[in-house]
Amino acid sequence: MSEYTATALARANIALAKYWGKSDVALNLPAVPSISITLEPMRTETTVRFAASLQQDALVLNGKPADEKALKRASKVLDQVRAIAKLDLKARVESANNFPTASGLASSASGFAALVAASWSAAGMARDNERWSALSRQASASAARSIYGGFVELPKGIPGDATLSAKPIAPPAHWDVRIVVAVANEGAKDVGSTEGMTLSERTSPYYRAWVDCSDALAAEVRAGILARDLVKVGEAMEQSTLAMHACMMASRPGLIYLQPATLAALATVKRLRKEGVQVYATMDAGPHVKALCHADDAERVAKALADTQLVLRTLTAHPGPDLEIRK
Ligand code: 2P0
Repeated sequence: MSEYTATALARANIALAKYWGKSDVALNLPAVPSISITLEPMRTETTVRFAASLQQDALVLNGKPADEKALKRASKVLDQVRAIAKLDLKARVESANNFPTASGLASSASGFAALVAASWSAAGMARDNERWSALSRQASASAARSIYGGFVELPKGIPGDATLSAKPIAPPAHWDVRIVVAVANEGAKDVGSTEGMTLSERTSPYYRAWVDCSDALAAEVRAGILARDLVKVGEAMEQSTLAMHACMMASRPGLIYLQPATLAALATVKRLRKEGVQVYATMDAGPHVKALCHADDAERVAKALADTQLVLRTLTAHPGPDLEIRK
């Protein structure tokens, strides 16, 4: 047979304890531990077909041929899988997200997790979450966390450890929380994560302080998840977020991802808390605010954020399952 195919379905994730900084750039190992929630229904579905008839790798993203840079990054993943499977065939990759790319949810996490799992399965190898997570992590560290459902931790990496993978902390049914995404106005193109974190490490006087506080914050988030303690998780998540942004901002040149809409949404979250709602906010390398709350409060939180000036719209997600394979 000269044709092999498989489809993978992965979900995006949002970090509660944030990742910013690398301990080993070549192996793409994080300098800090991160903890996330895998988000349903924010999905990427990716089909990989290896075929003798193909002259070169091809990548179609959301129905359109991908640019050279994206294709190169995908080919690098395919090369690793081909080497492990001892397979010498080019691949056609078709990948689509069901959430809008401008929604403020990173598609690289679900995208690389789905690519690793689909190409691995298409090459005829059996499911291996740990190796999938390690391979995904090399492509984009946040992708390591999208292999697993529920609540997931990616430990910090010891330089040289090529095997580092994420570990599940608790399954999705463990805790019925919601993430409400407040989509902020999209400004000029931000500095990408890889470039940004390298810049922070080199130039931010707060980088060391950020790395130094990350273990304790991740431990608090982990303990809070296990105890289903939203106040504990929320407070640690907000400090992790703001410490990361302080480190980003103090880089040279400064990385300012927050916009007026971000601050307006943060004020709404604070007001809701004053009104007695348990709700906490986090932001990534972009202007959007993601609010964590109990399922029962999600509607009220979404309405308050949607009614906030400069917020374009909201999306609501809940803890989702492990990555799925469809042969
Ligand atoms: C996170 N971010 O923990 C944090 C918060 C951005 C801010 O994971 O360089 O795109 O490809 O490993 O995975 C973004 O990191 O970075 C990220 P690379 P990636 O979700």
